[in-house]
Amino acid sequence: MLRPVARVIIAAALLLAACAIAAQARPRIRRDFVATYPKTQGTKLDACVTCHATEDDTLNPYGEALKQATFDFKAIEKLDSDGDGVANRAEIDSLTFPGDPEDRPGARRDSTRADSTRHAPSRSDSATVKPKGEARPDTIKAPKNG
Ligand SMILES: [Ca+2]
Repeated sequence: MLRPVARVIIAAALLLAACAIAAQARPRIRRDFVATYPKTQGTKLDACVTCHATEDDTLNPYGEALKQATFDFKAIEKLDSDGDGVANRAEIDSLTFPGDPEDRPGARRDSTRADSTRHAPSRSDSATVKPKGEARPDTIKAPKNG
């Protein structure tokens, strides 16, 4: 009776080890990216979406270029992987995504896009909400007599 239980425990331990190894694979590239471009540490570029279209394994144009360059970041700095007119290095220096043509230096992202959740809105993006109600008494002008 103990043997099947031991098998399950061993299988679970092996599965856990395999998952841990798989989880380490992508972050290593991300760590290498941040080591190559220290300015990106803790920014939106310090994330999987710098190379991936989403959080899955689909690569965006920058990720594809990086893969083809055997993960040599410097080799693809002069390329414009996403075709937005800005070279990858210039985008990284400006902290914009080199694999997303909608995100480039000076461009304002459309906050209605489905993938906008990967960017926290800045204070300037939030609309100013004016309180409803009557005009304040100090803004009401009394009619002039005469
Ligand atoms: Ca871009």
